[in-house]
Amino acid sequence: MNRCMSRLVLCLLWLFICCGCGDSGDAASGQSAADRYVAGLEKSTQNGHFRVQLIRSTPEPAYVGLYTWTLKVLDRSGASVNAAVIEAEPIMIAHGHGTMPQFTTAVEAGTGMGEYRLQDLDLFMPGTWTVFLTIETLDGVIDTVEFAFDLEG
Ligand SMILES: [Cu+2]
Repeated sequence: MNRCMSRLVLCLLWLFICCGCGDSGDAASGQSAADRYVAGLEKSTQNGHFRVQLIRSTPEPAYVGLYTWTLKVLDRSGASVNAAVIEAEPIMIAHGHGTMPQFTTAVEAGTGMGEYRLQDLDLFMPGTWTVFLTIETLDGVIDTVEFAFDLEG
């Protein structure tokens, strides 16, 4: 239905990245876009609304396959963010493709601690995967963050 649209978005994203920083995977610069995984790896979202912790990745990011991620979302003051809608979109930027299905919606863990689970992210190729997360709270605050891992690199 909206397959063409998602293709278009992927293409535009790819063009944007290519124009922005030249060849991807530029080893000479020593500047890798990939994160180094540790359990609890924390990032702030783009506009600073949330802190997102990758509590656990099963398996640890290293090989291709199906991944389950447990996330924890906190607000600026460090309070748990519950009942948010979180969507993940894994993309291989250098290759200009994503996964099937394109999006994975996180399921709230039900702990009341701002924990969510992403099930079966299909990171099916060696290389760098960037997982874009969009977080939307009940009261309509939206922000994004990304985690990137180089598999079998
Ligand atoms: Cu690929």
